Amino acid sequence: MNDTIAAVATASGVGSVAIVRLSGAEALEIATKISKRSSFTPRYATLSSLYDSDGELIDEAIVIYFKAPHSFTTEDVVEFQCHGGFVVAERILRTLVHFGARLAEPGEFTKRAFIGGRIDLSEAEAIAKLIEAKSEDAAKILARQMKGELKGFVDDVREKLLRAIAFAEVTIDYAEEDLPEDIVDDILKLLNELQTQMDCILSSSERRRGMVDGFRVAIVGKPNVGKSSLLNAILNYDRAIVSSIAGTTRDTIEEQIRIGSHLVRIVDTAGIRDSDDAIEKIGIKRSLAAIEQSDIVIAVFDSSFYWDEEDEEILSLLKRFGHEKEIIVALSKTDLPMVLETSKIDTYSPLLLNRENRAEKILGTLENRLSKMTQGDELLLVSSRQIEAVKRARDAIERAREPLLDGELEIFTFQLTEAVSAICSISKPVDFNDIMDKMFSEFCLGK
Ligand SMILES: Nc1nc2c(ncn2[C@@H]2O[C@H](COP(=O)(O)OP(=O)(O)OP(=O)(O)O)[C@@H](O)[C@H]2O)c(=O)[nH]1
Ligand SMILES: [Mg+2]
Repeated sequence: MNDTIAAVATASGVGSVAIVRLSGAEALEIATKISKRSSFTPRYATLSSLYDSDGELIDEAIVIYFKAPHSFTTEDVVEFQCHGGFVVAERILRTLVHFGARLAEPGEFTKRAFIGGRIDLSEAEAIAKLIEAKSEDAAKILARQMKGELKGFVDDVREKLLRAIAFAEVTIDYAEEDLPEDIVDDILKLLNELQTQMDCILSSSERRRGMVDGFRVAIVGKPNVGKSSLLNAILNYDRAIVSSIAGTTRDTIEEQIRIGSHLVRIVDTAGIRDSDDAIEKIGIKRSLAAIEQSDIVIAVFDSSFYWDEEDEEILSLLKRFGHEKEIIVALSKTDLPMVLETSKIDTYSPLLLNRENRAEKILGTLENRLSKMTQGDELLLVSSRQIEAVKRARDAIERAREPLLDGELEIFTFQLTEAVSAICSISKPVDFNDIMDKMFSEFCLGK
């Protein structure tokens, strides 16, 4: 049997209310000890005094008892809604431990909810990400996934794959000849639909990754083009040192701002150039890492200088990352005479920036790009675990095509079985024999 665990469920700090949670077989007994009451009625809010192990009053709290299995963890749960601040909840927690509870590990309540069959892995991940969500749109999608939307997708894909496997299995078992052509066509059509659906979810999840973790924007360019000036203008205060000496910024500088409904981390980077200076070299390495980690790259070119090798270097970086990142190209210092040969970057429709307009232009463009990137209301894969699972399923389906066309049905079945295990791992790893038995018991096919 599980031991009884306890934790403060609310963030620490000054606030009007804090919640302490207790879950496990001894939850009710421990609750009666701390409250000196004989019992609690399930699902009733009871105002009760709570006492520490010396019998001294801790607080007046609202106590709610959720009787197993009708609780989040499916175990007996007692919640104490006490006064907030730094002391009261901690004293309650200490007393619960004194009476036999154990301090919960991070995520342990949710783990018990999973083990108890109350939620699946996709719902558990949605809960974790909902707490961290950096935008309202993400929170809306995650709230639905917490209620089982992603699980619904997994179940749907699984059922379709099993149906395809069942057709093949039945034919292997019962027929001498190959699968009839129309069945092959139907299965191929189904596989196409599944692959398209998975590709769509994969690419839109990639595009919208920052909705949960926050978007990252890197400002890059050769030295002295005005990157730090641009950062300061966006933040509306002098965060980074600006000077006319090339190589002023040595390390990356990050700040978080809100753009529209999104939290965005803006990173100013060291100007990229060939340098012999050891520290500057490290800074340049970090600039490249900042590009790799970013969702959006703002590349700044100085319009008052002739195009040179260093600009060429920046352009080659844009070409390298252009497929995976949003690129915004800006020409700085347009208050000075324009001498830069811009034909090489015209395809990026550069923004023309000067001291007066740069903050407004960049923020407006970022807001537009972010709203384009986050468009869509479809499922959101919120962890690399989920993304890998969908990729594995999609690749296994791809590998099943040829065997199907060649009539190698064992290989076809093997690959689709792989796809089923991969997709199921998103919500709940399965024992394949179990679901095949269930599938065949429901699947008569006239046999
Ligand atoms: N005329 C003019 N000068 C500007 C403008 N923006 C920045 N500058 C000047 O350009 C110089 C370099 O600006 P920074 O913002 O430090 O440039 P940076 O790209 O961060 O440079 P590094 O950190 O060395 O890579 C400073 O002297 C700025 O005052 C502009 O719009 N017009
Ligand atoms: Mg700088």
